[in-house]
Amino acid sequence: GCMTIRGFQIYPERLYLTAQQAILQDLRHVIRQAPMFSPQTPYGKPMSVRMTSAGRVGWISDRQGYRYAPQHPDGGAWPAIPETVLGLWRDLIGMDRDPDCCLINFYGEGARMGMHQDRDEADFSWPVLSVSLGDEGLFRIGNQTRGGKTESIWLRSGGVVVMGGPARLTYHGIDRIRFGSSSLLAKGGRINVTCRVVD
Ligand code: MD3
Ligand code: FE
Repeated sequence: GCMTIRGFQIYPERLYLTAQQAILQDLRHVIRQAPMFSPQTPYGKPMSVRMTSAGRVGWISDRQGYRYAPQHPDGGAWPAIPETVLGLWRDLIGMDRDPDCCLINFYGEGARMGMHQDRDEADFSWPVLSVSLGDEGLFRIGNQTRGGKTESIWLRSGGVVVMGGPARLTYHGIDRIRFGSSSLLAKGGRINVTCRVVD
């Protein structure tokens, strides 16, 4: 089933355990080639979420600002986006284009992501696809401008969200995770994978 909250299409239990495990296996391969790093905000503060990417470009942040870059901060090319992830994009997005970037966020105990808009991409008419794996995360959905009333929903392992249309520019964030709530990741934590068309 699918539900819509403020234009976000939420599939709370889209992926069976075997599909979650297959994606996780592929992500481990990506992370071996492109290790997770802790991005610095442009203000010099480290983000609590660790990240890496697959695809033609990856999302990075440092003192120079936020941007998509053709190489990992260590200097290597990003690995290809796994077929398991591309398959989900093709099933759910149904448009004749594959994503340029698959951003992988890792939330350890205590990690969070403040409310923000995703606006580093050139064309907001392309939707963003998100896949949650591991521990539950409290996803907060705001408005097209900062502030105002918000709604929150727990994203659980195997849940998928599609942000398209006007929802593409909605403020959102992850307030907290329930560390240890899932057994998918042996050491705990939450992984979120987002696929984006960048330019
Ligand atoms: C709404 N990630 O990577 S996923 C992000 O769980 C990000 O790691 C969160 O926000 C996470 O930018 C939330 C849901 C999500 C992802 C991208 C969006 C919501 C979005 C882009 C536009 C609008
Ligand atoms: Fe975001």
